[in-house]
Amino acid sequence: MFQITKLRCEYKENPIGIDWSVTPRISWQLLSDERDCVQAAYRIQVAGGSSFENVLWDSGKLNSEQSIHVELNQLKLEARNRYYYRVQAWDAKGNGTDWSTAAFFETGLADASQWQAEWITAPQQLMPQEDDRLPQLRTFFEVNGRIASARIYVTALGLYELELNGERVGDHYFTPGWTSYWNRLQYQTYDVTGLLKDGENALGVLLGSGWYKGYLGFRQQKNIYGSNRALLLELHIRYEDGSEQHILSNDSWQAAESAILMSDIYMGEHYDARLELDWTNRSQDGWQQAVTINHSKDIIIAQENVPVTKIERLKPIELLATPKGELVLDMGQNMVGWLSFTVQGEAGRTVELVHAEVLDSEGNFYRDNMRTAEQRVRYTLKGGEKETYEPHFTFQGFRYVLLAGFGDNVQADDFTGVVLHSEMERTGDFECSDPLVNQLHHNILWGQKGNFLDVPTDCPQRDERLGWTGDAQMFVRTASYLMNTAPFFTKWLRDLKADQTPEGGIPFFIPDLQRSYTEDSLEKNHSSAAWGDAATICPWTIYEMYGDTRLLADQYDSMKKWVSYMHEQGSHPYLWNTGFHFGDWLGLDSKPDSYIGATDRDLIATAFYAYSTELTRKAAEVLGYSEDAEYYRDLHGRVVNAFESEFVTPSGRLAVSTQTAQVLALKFGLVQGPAKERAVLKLKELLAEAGDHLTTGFVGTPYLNPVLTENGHNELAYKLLFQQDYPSWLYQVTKGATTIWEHWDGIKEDGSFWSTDMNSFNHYAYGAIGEWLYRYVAGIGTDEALPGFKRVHIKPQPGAGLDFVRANVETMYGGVASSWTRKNGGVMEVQVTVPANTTGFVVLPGAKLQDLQENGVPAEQAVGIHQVSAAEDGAGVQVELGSGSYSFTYPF
Ligand code: RAM
Repeated sequence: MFQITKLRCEYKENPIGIDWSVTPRISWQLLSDERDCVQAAYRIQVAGGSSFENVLWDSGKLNSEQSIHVELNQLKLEARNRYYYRVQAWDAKGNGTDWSTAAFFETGLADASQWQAEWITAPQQLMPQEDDRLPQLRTFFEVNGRIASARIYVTALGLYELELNGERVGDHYFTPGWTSYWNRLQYQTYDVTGLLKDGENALGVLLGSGWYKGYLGFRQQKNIYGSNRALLLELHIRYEDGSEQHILSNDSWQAAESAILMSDIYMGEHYDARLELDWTNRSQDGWQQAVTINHSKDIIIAQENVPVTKIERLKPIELLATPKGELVLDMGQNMVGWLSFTVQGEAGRTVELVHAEVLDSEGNFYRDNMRTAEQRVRYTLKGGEKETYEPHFTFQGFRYVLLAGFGDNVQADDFTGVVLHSEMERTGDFECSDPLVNQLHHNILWGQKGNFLDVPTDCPQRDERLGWTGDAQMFVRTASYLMNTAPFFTKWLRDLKADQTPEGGIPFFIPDLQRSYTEDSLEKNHSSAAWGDAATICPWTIYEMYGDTRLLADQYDSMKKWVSYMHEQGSHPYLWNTGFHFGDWLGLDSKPDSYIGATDRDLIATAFYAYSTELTRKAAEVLGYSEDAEYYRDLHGRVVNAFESEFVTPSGRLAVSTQTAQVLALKFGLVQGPAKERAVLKLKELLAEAGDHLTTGFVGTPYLNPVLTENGHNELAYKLLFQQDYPSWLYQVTKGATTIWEHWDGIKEDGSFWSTDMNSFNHYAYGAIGEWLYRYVAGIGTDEALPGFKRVHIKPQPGAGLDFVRANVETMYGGVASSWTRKNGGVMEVQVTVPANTTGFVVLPGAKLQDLQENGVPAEQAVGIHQVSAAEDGAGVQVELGSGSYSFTYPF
C-alpha cells in the first residue's frame, strides 16, 4: 500500500470562500505499509471539475520531498471559483501512488473590500440604540431557472444568524467571529445551493450584540467597538445558463423586533416565544423598512479561523435538590456552550436557568465568582406543544445549572449540554497508568475546549473571557499538541499585529478593547513582560509544530517591533527594568494580598527580553534575513551579559532566590557553567524547602517540569507531578476538578473558596503541564531545522510512578506515536511510529547499545533503522530511523 490521503488547503478540508490574494497552499499525507518511506517526487493537477477533464494546471512530476504547504503559485486563480486538486507521489524506490481522490477549495470574493451590498440595520424608532431587544431583517426574492450554484457572503457588526426559507444557513456560531474590529472583520461564505427554491424565497437574519456591542471586559463597558448592529450580505446565484443574480443587503430589506429581548455574551439571553414572527409570511405586521448605515468595508477579510460549531453534547449526570432546596442540574463536566432544553406549559410561563461552575462546601449553588456575568437564560413559553429552545448569541461556562419555573415534572433528560468551540482537529491523545494523571490530561483538554471559542481566552465564565496574551503564550504548545491550532492562531496573531502600538507594544489582551495604540487611550493597557512575548512565542511555536513559514514571515515585523519596544524600555539598553508587569502572576510566594509573585519583575522582564530576541533571531534565520539574524544574535548576547551583571553574583549565584527565577534563567539559557549548576541546585533546594512543592505562578509553572527534566532531575519533576496536596496539579484533581483552575487553591482544603473577585475554575494557564506530558514524559518533540515534525524527535522519559505511557500526535505528516511500558523482568518496551515522509530521531534513556532489540533483532539490523549509537549525553542510545512503526526492548 502506498497512497495519498488527507488533502488539505490552508489546513482545511475543502474550504470555500478562501482569501486568494495570497497563493493557497496545499498539504497531503502519504500512507505506506513499508518502513523508510520518503517522498521523492510529486505531481499536482488542478481542474475545474472533479472529473479532471478540464485540467487548468499540471505541475508535472517534480522532484521534491515537500508534502506540506505546497504553494499553488503557477495557477491563475479567479474569484468565486471552485478548484479541484489531486496529487500523486513517488518514493525513492520509484514506486508511485495512484492519483489521490479529488479535493477542492473555492476562492472568495474578488476583493474583500469591494461590496455591492450596503450595511443595513433596523430603523432608530424600532430599535433605540440602548434597547437590548434584538432586531431581525429580511428580504424576499424570486428564483427563476435552474441553479448551478449559490453562495452567501456575509458579515455583521455584532453577530448574525441566517435563515433561508426557514432553514438555518450553515452550522457556524458566533459569526463573524471576534477580531480587532477597528482593523479587521471577517466575512463568511455559505453554500446555499440546496436551500433555494423556484419562485419566492425568504432570507432572514437575526442580529446579536456579541463582542462588538455587548458587555465586554471587567469594567462593565458596552458598545466598545460601536453601537449599531448591522448586516452586510450578498447572495450570488449562478444559473446553469451562466447568468447571475445578486441579492444584496440594502434599504429594500425590512426590519422588525425579534423575540430575543436580550442576548449578551456574559449576561445570557431572554426570549419570549410569544413574540416570534413568522418572518417568511409577507403579510404579517411589525415590519418596517431597513436603513443603511456607513461603516468601513475596507477592513473586511475572508474567514481565517476555523468556525465555532457545536462540537459535542453532554447529558446531565444528575438533577439534584441542594440543602437550600434549589433544583440544580449537574452536567458532570465544567463545560462551555449552552443548554438546550425541552419544556411544555401554558403560554406566558417563564423558565430560568442560571449557570455556575461549582457548588459550595455545603453543596449549595455558588456563583459569586462570576462577578457581573449573569449567565442567565430566561425563556417565556408560547404554550401548547413541547417547546425546545437554545440560546443564540451567548455562551456560558458551567457545570451546574440552577433551574426555576420548570414545574414538578422536570427531568434531567429534558436538558442537553451543547459544547461549542472553534472546530479544531483533535490531534493529541495521552494515556498512562495513573488515573489521576489521566484526569489531569482530561482537564487540560477541557480547558482548551472551553477557552478556544474563536480567540484564546483566560476563562469562559466571568465578566472577562478576554484574549489575554500571557495565558495564550503559556499554553500555545500544549494546545498545539492537543488540537490543530494553526488557523486559530493565524487569525489571532494577525489581530495581535493589527493591535500592536506603533512603538511595538502589545496590548494585554487581543483583540484589544481600547485602541492602546492611540494617544487618547485611557491608560497604558499594554506591554507586560511574559504577556507581550506572545508576539514571538506564538508564531515560533506554530512554525515548529506545523512548519508554517508563511505565518512566521507575516508576523516577523511584529516580532521585531516587540523586541525593539523592549529595547527602548528601561534605564539600560539591555535590561528591562521599568514599567508595569504582571510578574509571576499568582505565584504563591507573593506578599499577602498581592497577586504578583515574589520573583523580581526586572528579572522576568529581562529574561523574556532575551528569549524574544533569540526567537526573533531564529525567525530571521529561517526567513533568510542574515543581517537581521546577526543583529539579534548580537543583541541577545548583550541582553544575556546585562542579565548576568545585574542578576548573577560574581561567584555565580542568582541574586533572586525564587523557584521561578531559577527556572527562567535555566530555560532561557541565561546562566552557564558554574552559575547554571548553582541555579539547578538552588531550584532543588527551594523545592525541598517547600516540601517538594512548587510556589510558581503563571510565568514559572509552564517551564518548571521541563527545566527539571532537561537538567537531570526528571525524578523530581515526577515527584511534583504526583503531589496530591496543595499546591500541586493533582490537588485540584482530587478535589473533583474537571478543568484547570486559575488558583492552586481555588477551593481550599477546608472547602472554602479563594476570594470571589478572581476565582475561575476553567483557566488553562497551569494546564501548560500538558506540554511536559507530551514532550518529555512521552517524549514527542519537533526539530527546529525540520519543523512540522518533518524530523520527529522521540525521547521518552520514564519516571517513578508510571508503568506505561501512550501518546499520539496527529501531525501534518500523519500520526506520531510514542509509548513505553515497563515489562516484567526489568524490561522496557518502547514503541514509536513516525509517519511516511518523515524521519525519526529516537533517544532511549537507560538503554545500552549491545542490548537494544527491535522486534526481536538487534536494533541496528532492523529494516528502516539508519543508525544506532550511544546517546550524546552518554545516558542511553540514540536511533536514527525512517518512517514506520518500531518496537524496541531493552533491560531497564
Ligand atoms: C487575569 C486574567 C488572566 C491574567 C491576567 C493578568 O484577570 O484572568 O489570566 O493573564 O489577569
